[in-house]
Amino acid sequence: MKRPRGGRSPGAGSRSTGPARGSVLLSSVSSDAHTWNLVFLQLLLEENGYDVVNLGACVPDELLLAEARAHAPDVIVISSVNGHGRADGRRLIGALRADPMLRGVPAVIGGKLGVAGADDAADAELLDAGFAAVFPDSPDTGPFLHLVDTVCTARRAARAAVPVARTGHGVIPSRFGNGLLPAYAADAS
Ligand code: B12
Repeated sequence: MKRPRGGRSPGAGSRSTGPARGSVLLSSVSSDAHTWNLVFLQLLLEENGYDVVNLGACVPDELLLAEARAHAPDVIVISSVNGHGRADGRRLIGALRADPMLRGVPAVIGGKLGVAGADDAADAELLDAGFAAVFPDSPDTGPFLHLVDTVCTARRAARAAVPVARTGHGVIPSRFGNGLLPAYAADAS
């Protein structure tokens, strides 16, 4: 499942041409071996105009952080369906928010996150821990795509507005630390 950096899946033919609407780092969590959820999300995002790097299943936290630093995505999308997503997600978002290069990159999580179905209180804890949104298991992709669009649009605008450092070597825009969106509780209804 692990794909070359920055590559697109050969099958995602219906993606519109032109500049990407944003870049997404897609991954599962360290314990989760399921892959079709990731394939589904990759195709969904690519067909909606985003560049996607899909890290695949059973991704150790350190690898995910290293790939996120390397790719500097607009948004990190975490998917888990094996029932350990909340536990893995809490640990992972702690590591992401503690990393100086990544703490400004919005991350969302979704899927079948626990073994007992929907749990609003547990989802609220994930938001408190630092996820920008938590998506319960649902066939409705609208709220997710809306959030990804909002995040990518905001980050593009922040990049355009960000003060640049003028040095003897030219102009160096900062890629990180731009304004984060307020926490967004996804409405599955
Ligand atoms: C196929 C399958 C497997 C295959 C996976 C093969 C592969 N290459 O992926 C195998 C046999 C390997 C497997 C293993 C296991 N599985 Co399994 N598996 C399934 C099964 C039957 C289908 C999953 C699937 O591919 N669905 C198709 C994809 C496209 O859909 P999806 O995964 O449901 O994801 C959708 C949504 O959740 C959502 N979504 C997912 N992530 C995200 C993220 C975001 C941001 C958003 C917006 C949306 C979103 O989008 C998708 C499309 O709607 C499901 C049961 C079922 N019918 O769902 C169980 C299921 C997921 N498995 C389950 C379990 C428990 C396991 C095992 C732990 C079993 C075991 N004891 O060993 C292991 C996992 C071990 C591990 N380390 O992870 C449970 C999880 C229980 C839970 N969460 O409450 C399920 C639900 C079965 C069940 N009813 O108990 N499994």
